[in-house]
Amino acid sequence: MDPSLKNSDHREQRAMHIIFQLATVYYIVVDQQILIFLLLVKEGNSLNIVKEENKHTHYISNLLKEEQASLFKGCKILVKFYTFHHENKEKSIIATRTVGIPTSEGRKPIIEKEEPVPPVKPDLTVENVDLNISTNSKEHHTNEYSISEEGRGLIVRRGQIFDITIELNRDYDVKKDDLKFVFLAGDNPSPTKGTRVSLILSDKDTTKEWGAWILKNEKKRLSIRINTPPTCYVGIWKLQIETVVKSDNKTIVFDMCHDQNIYILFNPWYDQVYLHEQDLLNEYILNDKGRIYVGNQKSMNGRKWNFGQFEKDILDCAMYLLDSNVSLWSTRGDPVKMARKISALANGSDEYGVLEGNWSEYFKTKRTVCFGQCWVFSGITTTLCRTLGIPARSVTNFASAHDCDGSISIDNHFDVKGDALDELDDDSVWNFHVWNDVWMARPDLPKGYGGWQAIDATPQEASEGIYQCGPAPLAAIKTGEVYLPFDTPFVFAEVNADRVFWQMQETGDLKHIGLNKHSIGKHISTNLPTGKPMGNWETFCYDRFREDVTNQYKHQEGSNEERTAVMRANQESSKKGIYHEGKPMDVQFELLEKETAPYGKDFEIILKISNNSKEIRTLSGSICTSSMYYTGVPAKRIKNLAIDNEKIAANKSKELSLKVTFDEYYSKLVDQCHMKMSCMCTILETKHTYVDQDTFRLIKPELKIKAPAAGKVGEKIKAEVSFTNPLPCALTSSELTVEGTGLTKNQVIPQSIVSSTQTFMTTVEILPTKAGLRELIVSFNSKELEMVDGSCEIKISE
Ligand SMILES: *[C@@H]1O[C@H](CO)[C@@H](O)[C@H](O)[C@H]1NC(C)=O
Ligand SMILES: *[C@@H]1O[C@H](CO)[C@@H](O)[C@H](O)[C@H]1NC(C)=O
Ligand SMILES: *[C@@H]1O[C@H](CO)[C@@H](O)[C@H](O)[C@H]1NC(C)=O
Ligand SMILES: *[C@@H]1O[C@H](CO)[C@@H](O)[C@H](O)[C@H]1NC(C)=O
Ligand SMILES: *[C@@H]1O[C@H](CO)[C@@H](O)[C@H](O)[C@H]1NC(C)=O
Ligand SMILES: *[C@@H]1O[C@H](CO)[C@@H](O)[C@H](O)[C@H]1NC(C)=O
Ligand SMILES: CC(=O)N[C@H]1CO[C@H](CO)[C@@H](O)[C@@H]1O
Repeated sequence: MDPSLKNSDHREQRAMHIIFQLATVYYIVVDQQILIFLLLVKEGNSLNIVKEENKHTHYISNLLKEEQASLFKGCKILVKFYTFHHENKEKSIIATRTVGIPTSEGRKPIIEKEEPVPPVKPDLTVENVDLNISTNSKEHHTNEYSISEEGRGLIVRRGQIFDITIELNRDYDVKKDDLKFVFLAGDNPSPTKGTRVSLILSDKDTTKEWGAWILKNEKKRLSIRINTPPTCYVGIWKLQIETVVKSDNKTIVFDMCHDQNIYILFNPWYDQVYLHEQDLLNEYILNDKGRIYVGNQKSMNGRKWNFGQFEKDILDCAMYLLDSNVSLWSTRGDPVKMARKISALANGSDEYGVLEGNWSEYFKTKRTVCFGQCWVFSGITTTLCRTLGIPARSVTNFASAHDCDGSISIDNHFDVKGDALDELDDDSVWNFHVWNDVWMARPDLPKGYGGWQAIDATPQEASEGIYQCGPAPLAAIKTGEVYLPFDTPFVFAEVNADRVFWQMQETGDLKHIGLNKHSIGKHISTNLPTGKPMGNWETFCYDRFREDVTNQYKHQEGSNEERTAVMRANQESSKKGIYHEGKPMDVQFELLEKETAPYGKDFEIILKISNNSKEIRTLSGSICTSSMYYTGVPAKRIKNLAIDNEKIAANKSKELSLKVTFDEYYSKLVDQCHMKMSCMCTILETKHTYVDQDTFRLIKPELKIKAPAAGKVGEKIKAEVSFTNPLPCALTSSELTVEGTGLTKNQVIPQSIVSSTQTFMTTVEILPTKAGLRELIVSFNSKELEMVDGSCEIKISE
């Protein structure tokens, strides 16, 4: 057992640790001179067990024989602990416990409530403890948690003092009396694990350490100031107050466990996750709303998201996750290890299911967001981090590479005719991928790598045998120092891999036919912190709230620094030497969407060819388009256009066009209308090959919401929602989901059929329950058209 107990406080002349199992009592004796008597009593049936210990013992004894154990099985038993003094032969009771002996073997021990000790009454007792939740939580920026609002527990941030008030039955005498504050965490609190901390009242402030001192002694009422260290374990702590009675020959300890939880969180105002600017703290810790960017690099879409980190049960739920998955308490003190753990929690396990069950009120319904997609994982991760006090943001990377083979390059394959060989592409480029940045110092690394760290909760590639990713310092990703932990090469490839094109020859060999250095990692986006200047009104609405953080991940595309970073990272990669440059081509190509097409209309893909040479050029190849999942995985081939000996005169340009009608693509769409286009063509005269691939998305209509700008708690508000069906067909099995923290419970309202090109319009009713600037989020879904979303803000007053 615990060796440090030997040296623990001399006044602890008592059994410190009592755990029952079927026939065994474990207990720890701390002082040399005492005896332990155990009395097991069961409804008149009494079994007196006396055990004498006169050494430092951490003893495990078999006290009940088999038949005795069965006699007491399933019963409540009273156990009394006495000290015995040899000199005066006096016996005094020091503790009483009621325990249940479990009915089945191997069960956890049960320790039930402590009984008052009748024979010796302490003359100093704690009558009341007030954790002064409302004042402390304001100081600790935790007053918005529902736990604080409802006064259910005290939430404090580590490394920062808090004051509590205790009331005693009589005046407190500093000379004679002694109070001790014991903080306990976890199932089996232990001083060596750092989960049992005893504080003797002192009159000194002890910064950076656990400490308790008297702030004010107003006779029967004491104001106590408590300090926690900035390295304190994050979790739920219990406070136990011990009164120590000193008489001539005896020291007796009485303890009183306060029933309210004390939640100790990370402290971005002070500890390793320290963040310097109030605006940033307001966003990355205190903002419970935000946007998560989805879509395509050419049509980004900021989906409103309720993180809800202060809502009912969220913090308890996060603590529950830690209790069941972070067994090592020391991990709880270190934000780097915690961030890595958090990134692992999502892996297909039930944990996020637990969260989903508890949190679904604050999240979009399953219908609007298929659970298990990256933005959901990222949203939950932001919630988890913010609720625990780690500054966090959801970050979206468009054209995000998923490098499966550690090559830091993305390989695309074509056949000799120029058709894309999707089935050979192991690496994929997701239209977008969402992960998280968390803010912290990195004392485990050389200087200069603190600040934002990328963690990715979406299970993709195993790292050290489990699905976890990060924290990878953005500073290291930017410079290509991919040897710095954790998982930096993977994140580097996501934002900065080069695309390498290969052609499968008729012989089966692969020929390197091209390289695109600038197609991966575009418009890395996050929610703009409030208080920062917004984009101007002329830009798209989504862009006004978008902060582009691409420059935090990489240097300007094509700059020397950026190329150096790629080269540096490439030295670590498994595939080297694809960077030899050939003779420049004398024909220029550009592959693009003719214009951003709305869903429901036809679209057109154009290949622009300009001949810069003085001779005629002849081209052969193919343009193709297919639908794809947002992960970049191709879904269905939609249409091809063969380029067959196309001649371009000297000094001339030409456009080739692939037109696709609604009927041609409608049945082949998946997910959110993501499309892929690719082209490969060879110039007959020079044998040069042009190859490119890109993605785009058909645009869905937005849901317009007309609602009053202000409202009152308890007064109904009506909001009008509308959009026009863009499809040449009717929308069936339609429903509307309405949600908004503090505004309404989640509502799912079935709707009737919306015919082609008809404008859908309806009114929804909400009943605000909380004051503040609230956000109403409405989403229309049908069999034919999903995720037509809209939102608006409403200011609610009391
Ligand atoms: C703390 O609680 C005590 C007891 O309820 C109360 O009298 C005191 O005013 C509170 N202190 C503060 C600062 O709120
Ligand atoms: C305390 O112990 C001393 C001997 O060590 C004894 O003379 C005295 O009577 C004891 N006092 C009480 C209150 O028991
Ligand atoms: C989390 O804890 C649960 C329950 O103890 C366990 O089944 C699960 O495997 C753990 N998950 C991880 C990722 O450690
Ligand atoms: C919610 O979380 C608690 C732990 O705080 C857990 O015991 C419970 O099963 C969860 N509820 C659901 C519906 O998952
Ligand atoms: C992670 O998920 C994968 C796929 O569901 C599973 O094979 C693997 O065992 C999981 N790993 C851990 C550590 O939970
Ligand atoms: C191409 O055009 C440029 C001016 O646009 C002209 O000077 C040049 O002579 C032309 N070359 C040929 C081969 O037509
Ligand atoms: C070098 C050169 O003149 N290239 C020309 C090829 O054709 C296109 C279209 O006519 C011109 O724009 C280029 O200048």
